[in-house]
This record gives sequence, structure tokens and C-alpha cells, in this order.
Amino acid sequence: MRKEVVLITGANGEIGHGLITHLSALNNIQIVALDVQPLDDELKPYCHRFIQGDILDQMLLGRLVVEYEIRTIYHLASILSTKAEYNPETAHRVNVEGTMNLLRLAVEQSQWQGKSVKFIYPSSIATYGVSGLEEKKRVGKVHEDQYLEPITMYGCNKLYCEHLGRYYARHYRQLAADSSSTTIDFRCIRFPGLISAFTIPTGGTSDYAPEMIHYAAQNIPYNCFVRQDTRLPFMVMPDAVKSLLKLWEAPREALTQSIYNVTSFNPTADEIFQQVKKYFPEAINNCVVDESRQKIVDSWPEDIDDSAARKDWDWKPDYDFERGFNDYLFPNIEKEYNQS
Ligand code: AKB
Repeated sequence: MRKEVVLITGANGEIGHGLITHLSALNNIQIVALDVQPLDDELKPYCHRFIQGDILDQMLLGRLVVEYEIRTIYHLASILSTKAEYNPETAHRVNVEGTMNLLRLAVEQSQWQGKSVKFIYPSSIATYGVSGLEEKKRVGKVHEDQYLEPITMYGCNKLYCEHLGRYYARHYRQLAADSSSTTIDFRCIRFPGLISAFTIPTGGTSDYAPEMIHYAAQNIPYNCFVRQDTRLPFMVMPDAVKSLLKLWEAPREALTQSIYNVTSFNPTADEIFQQVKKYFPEAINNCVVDESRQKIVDSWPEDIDDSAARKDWDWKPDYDFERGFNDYLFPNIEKEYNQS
């Protein structure tokens, strides 16, 4: 009898850290964690098994199909927007081919099991592309189906993988005689910038927000790479994890779309710094604008409309700007650095 498990790729990343601890607290969940990097020691007790390996390694994925009955896949592994621009072809391979491999694995699993396999996919505000600051200010909040002309490789990859998920879920091998024997239940969340108290992201372009807070907590002056009036939507990690779990649990019949925006607050870089100053009065924030990265954030909307998620699966963040900083980020970050 094969073991029923939840597979998490990119397990050692920012979202993986939050998700693994919450998911493992639920009844009867056995986690198989996959990452190219070693898994942090503190996460190991929460996982049934950790495999260090690459989502591009078809042999490795093939072995997983044989060994486990995978009921859900959280496919978190990806190369983020800034890093992807340094090597767009590698990013395409990891972000797109890697996702294809996991979608195929989900199809094979559903064939073996004769049951639908849930595929939870985190996408991003990087799928949007407004033409510049003027349009960004004019359009305000964007819906899931608007302004989908990303200017980054990462954004293009995420947008295409959303389509792939929809294709594998509804149209895969649509001309084959047995086409209905496979079912993937593809569910996708478009995240804003995420801020965790416990990890600092690497390779993203919304990283200025978490970096500003973590640097202040360590008493290190920060050189912010975007203008102080730059506005983006953000969310703290507990809400990101909450949204992933809520979408996973939602009854299929309640879902009217495959892709959902979720968001929480949308301060400017300066508003973030003013908040940081209240808790860390010595904090220093120099504005050293990197025009190329600025252009990327200027192409992302200043807010996103998450009313569909609120209506279909009762989504609501627990943390607004004040609570997110005062009750979650500041106390936890301070504890984290005082311990080390
Ligand atoms: C990035 O900056 O690339 C990510 C994202 C917005 O998806 N944080």
C-alpha cells in the first residue's frame, strides 16, 4: 500500500517554511518535501521525508510516482523576478519546464489513483504589466483578467504556467479516447509581495520591503533600490499560508475561476519606512534607486482586486498594515535577531 502524501516543491523557500509547519499540524497529513537546497533543520521534524533534488530531474519525479500516492501538490519552487532577469533561459527552464514536469506527475498520479489530484500553484502580481507610472496610478486596483502583459521573464513564466494548469485540468489530451480519465484540480493564487518575519527573500523585486525591515532590526543601514513613493500590494506570510490552505480546502463547486488574486495592504516604500521607524527609531533608509528594478515595480499594479476570492472561498486577511507590522513582524523579527 503506497503512502498518501502531500508533495511540496521549493520546500525550503519562504512560503515553504510557513506552509510546512501549518500543514503538518492538520490531521493525517504526511509531507514529502522537495528542494534543490538542503532543508532547514527546524523543518525536518514536520516532514515525513525530505528529498534534495531538482524538479527538472524526471527520474526523480518518476520514482515519486511509484513510491507515493500524492493527493495534493503545492508547487512552490521558482526563480523570482530579479534573479530571472540575469538568466532568463534558466528561469524559463525551472519555472516553466519544472511546472510542466509537476503537472505531468499530477496527471500520472490521478491515473494511478483514479481520483483527482489537487495542484496548488502560487502565481504573482508579476503576471500584470501596466505601461508605466501614469497608467499604474490611473488603473488602481486590477482584476484577474486585466493588464496581463508582464515585462519580466518571471511574470511571463507565471502567466503561462497559469494557462498550463488550466489546460492540464480541463483540456489535456482532449482528442484522446480516454481523455477524461485524468483529472487535475488546478487552483492558483496570485500573490502580492510577501513579507515574513523569519526569512528574507532572495531574487525578487518586491524584496525592498522585507529587506528594509530586517536590516532595521539588525541595525544595518538600508539602501532602498526603489523611489520612496513606490506603491505595491503586500501581505504578511501567515496570511499567505492561510490563503493557500483556504483555497486548498474550498469545495470545488464553490470555485468560479482557477486563478484568484489575494492581497492585504499596499503602502508606499516611505510608508513602510515610517512604520519601521516607529519600532526601530535608529533605522536608516537611503534611497539608491536602481532604475531597472524600478521599471519592473512600476509595471506592477499598485493594488489588486481580491473580491472573487472573498466571495468564492471566504478569503479575508487577518493582518492589515498596522497589525501585520505591530503584532506579527516587529515582535517576531526582534526575537529572531536577539536570539542570534
Ligand atoms: C518577486 O519580487 O519576484 C516576487 C513576486 C512579486 O512574485 N516577490
